[in-house]
Amino acid sequence: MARTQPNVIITGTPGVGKTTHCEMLAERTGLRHVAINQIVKDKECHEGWDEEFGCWIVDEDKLLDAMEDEAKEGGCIIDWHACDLFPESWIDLVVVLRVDSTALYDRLAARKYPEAKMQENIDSEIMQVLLQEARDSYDEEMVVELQSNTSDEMDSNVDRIEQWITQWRKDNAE
Ligand code: DAT
Repeated sequence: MARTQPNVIITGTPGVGKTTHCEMLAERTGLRHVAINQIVKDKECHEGWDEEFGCWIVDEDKLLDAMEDEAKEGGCIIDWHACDLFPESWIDLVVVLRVDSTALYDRLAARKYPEAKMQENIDSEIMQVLLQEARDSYDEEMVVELQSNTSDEMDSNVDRIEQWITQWRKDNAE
């Protein structure tokens, strides 16, 4: 059955602004903010806690099972620092948020990230790891790169994604 609401991934390095964008979009569009970290934790889609990286070791098969019904229904704004797991057929748009190193440094420092973890994330942002992952995993027309350094940029990103969702709904109306 075809979806009547789109599924959008908002991805990027930790601190780039995924949660903030997803919350604003959910409020404006009525779509659901699906925070994958929370699902991994609540539905135990993991093989334990990684002490070194301070994150769950994700069991990808379990996570896909946990997400399948929701994804098929549509209307998910998926918030995760990865994107290559989901089948292309589930997804309509992939937004990769980007940020300058200095702004990212300040945001991660405010979160009191340990120095090594902070450096790893800043390197990953400079190396465009998530942008490359998105481009490798999805059709190039589905992937959009947006800057997230300032609140003005955030507002214009949210406007733009909201317009995209409105258009998708028109194009896919029964
Ligand atoms: P993420 O979910 O990607 O880890 P977040 O939404 O929690 O990121 O944002 C981290 C912090 O940075 C938070 O205090 C809000 C702020 N922030 C995010 N995007 C921003 C932007 N475009 N302009 C200014 N501040 C931003």
